[in-house]
Amino acid sequence: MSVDITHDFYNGWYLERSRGWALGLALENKLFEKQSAYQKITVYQTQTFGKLLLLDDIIMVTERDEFVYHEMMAHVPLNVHPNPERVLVIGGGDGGTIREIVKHPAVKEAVLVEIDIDVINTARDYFPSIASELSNPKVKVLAEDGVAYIRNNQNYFDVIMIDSSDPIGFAEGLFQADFYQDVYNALKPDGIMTNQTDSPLLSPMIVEKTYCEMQKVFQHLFMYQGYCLTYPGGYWTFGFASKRYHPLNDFDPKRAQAKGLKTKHYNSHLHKGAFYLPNFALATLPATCEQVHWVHG
Ligand code: SPD
Repeated sequence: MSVDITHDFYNGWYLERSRGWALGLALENKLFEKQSAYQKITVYQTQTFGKLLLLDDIIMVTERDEFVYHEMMAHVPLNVHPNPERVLVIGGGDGGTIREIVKHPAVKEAVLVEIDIDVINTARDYFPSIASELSNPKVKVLAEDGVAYIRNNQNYFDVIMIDSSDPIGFAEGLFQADFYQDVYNALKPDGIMTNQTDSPLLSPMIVEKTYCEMQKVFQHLFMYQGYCLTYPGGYWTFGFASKRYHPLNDFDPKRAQAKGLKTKHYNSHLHKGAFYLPNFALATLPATCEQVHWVHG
């Protein structure tokens, strides 16, 4: 199921090439590079997208567009769950998802489990606007293997977010049923998981396989959409896997608005619209997924 991604530099441009398609960012200069125990970490100053974080030469975040992805991953489940007190992020060492989570008043404990301490340190040093809440007293930052961590914390979390890199190398396990079963066990009886599920436009087979793995475990499974200019294809999706709650029937816009969340992308209309998918995205879902489009006609 692994994704094939390569990269190139051309006349001051960084090019990420995958699936017969390339994404380019004009660079100014390299700010940092380190080979960690897990991967190569590189930070560039770009000409128009702020700072850029690459892991093994694959784009993870840019300062300019990261908010769309992080807001969609975090606010959708946190506005469906009626009382999300304990939240876990697996991966997400840049801190963007945590920054959004702590905006929710109900959250008492937000745990970040990122396997690579060097990613966390790089984010703190070079991406202060993204890592801004990593020192919040509600946040516990652990540089550990997320898979082992959830096995030791059963029936504990209200919401778990899998803010992973692509299914390549050590992250591949985060797209498999065994891992989703561990997530399921770590959730309370009304828990919700969200995860990043790639591009149905560029990687339909990866998306299909990921949802097949998730539906082996979760009773209620939905795809929702967002975008990220700096991920392959731009059009991006997330999984919403739940033990009990429905992403729209259990979403109360008034309750969400009462929180007064300050967001640049997410709002109640986008929350609802995100679950109505184009046909090519629906086509990647296993027949048993409870997609809203099918439920509401
Ligand atoms: N193709 C890159 C997909 C990476 C998704 N996760 C990025 C982590 C941002 N917090």
